[in-house]
Amino acid sequence: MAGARIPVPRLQGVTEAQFLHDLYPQRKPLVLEGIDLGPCTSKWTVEYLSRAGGKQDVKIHVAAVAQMDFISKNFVYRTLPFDKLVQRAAEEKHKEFFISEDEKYYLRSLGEDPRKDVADIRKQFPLLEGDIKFPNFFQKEQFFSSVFRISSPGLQLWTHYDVMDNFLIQVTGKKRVVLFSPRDAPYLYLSALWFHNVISEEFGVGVNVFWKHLPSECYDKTDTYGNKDPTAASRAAQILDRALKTLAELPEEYRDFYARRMVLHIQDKAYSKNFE
Ligand SMILES: O=C(O)CCC(=O)C(=O)O
Repeated sequence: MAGARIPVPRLQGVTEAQFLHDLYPQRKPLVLEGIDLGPCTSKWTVEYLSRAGGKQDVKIHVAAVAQMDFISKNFVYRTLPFDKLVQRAAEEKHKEFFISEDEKYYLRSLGEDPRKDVADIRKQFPLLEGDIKFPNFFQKEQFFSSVFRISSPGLQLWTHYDVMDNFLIQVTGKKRVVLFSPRDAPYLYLSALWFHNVISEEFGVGVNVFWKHLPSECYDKTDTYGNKDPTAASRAAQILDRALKTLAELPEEYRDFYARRMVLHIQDKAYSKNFE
C-alpha cells in the first residue's frame, strides 16, 4: 500500500558473508550497527577535524533556511577552508557568514577536478584516511566513490535518488533518513530507484561509500558524481521523448488516445516479469 510507514530493519554485527548471501540480494535498505569503522567514531570531533583534517578549500552549499531545495535552488555555492567549514557547521550562530548569522552549511565533497575525478575521501583528505575503515562488502573493482558529508544541525537535503548502491556511514551525529520504495514512484511524480531525503538532527559527519551494482559498462563513463542514470535508462528516456514528439504531430483527440494506449502498453510490458 502506498504511504505505509515501514521501519527499516536494524541489524547488529553483520558479517561480510551474511551481508552478501542473505541481505544484499533482497535489495532493500538496512541499518547496519556495530560495524568496525576504525577510530573515526571516537576521534572525529569538531576540534580534531578542524585541527587535523587540513585547510584545503572545499566547495559548500550555504542556505538561509534549513530545507535545501534543488528545484528552486534556495542555496548558494561558496568556498571555505575545510577547518573553517567544520567549525561553522558545528555552530548555530555565526560571527562570520555569507548570507545570515544562522545560515546552514552542507559539504558534499568532490574530486580534485570534479569534471574528471570522483570524490574519494582517502585522496582529498589524506590526513584522515587512516581513521576510517570502509566495510568491504563489495568487490574492490565495484568501488565508485567515497563522499564526505558534513551538515549543520537541522539541515534537510532535498529528496533524490542515487544511481549507485551505497553505505551511508554516519560517523558522528544523528540523521533521519526517509526512504521511498521504488513502488511508490508514481506518487512522487517521478520514477526511480529508492528516493530519500536526509535531515541532520544535529551536527554530524558522514561518509558515503558508493559502489556499482551493475557491470561497469552499464554506467556513463563521464559521470564523476555518480548521479547519471545507467546508459540504457537514459537511451530509453530519449526514445520515449522522441515517441512523444512524434505523437504531437497528431490532433489532440488522436494524440490523447494513442498516448493512453502507450501508457497501457508500458504498464502491461514494463511492470511485468515477462519484460521483452
Ligand atoms: O547524509 C547525507 O547528508 C546525504 C546522504 C545521501 O543522500 C545518501 O546516502 O544518498
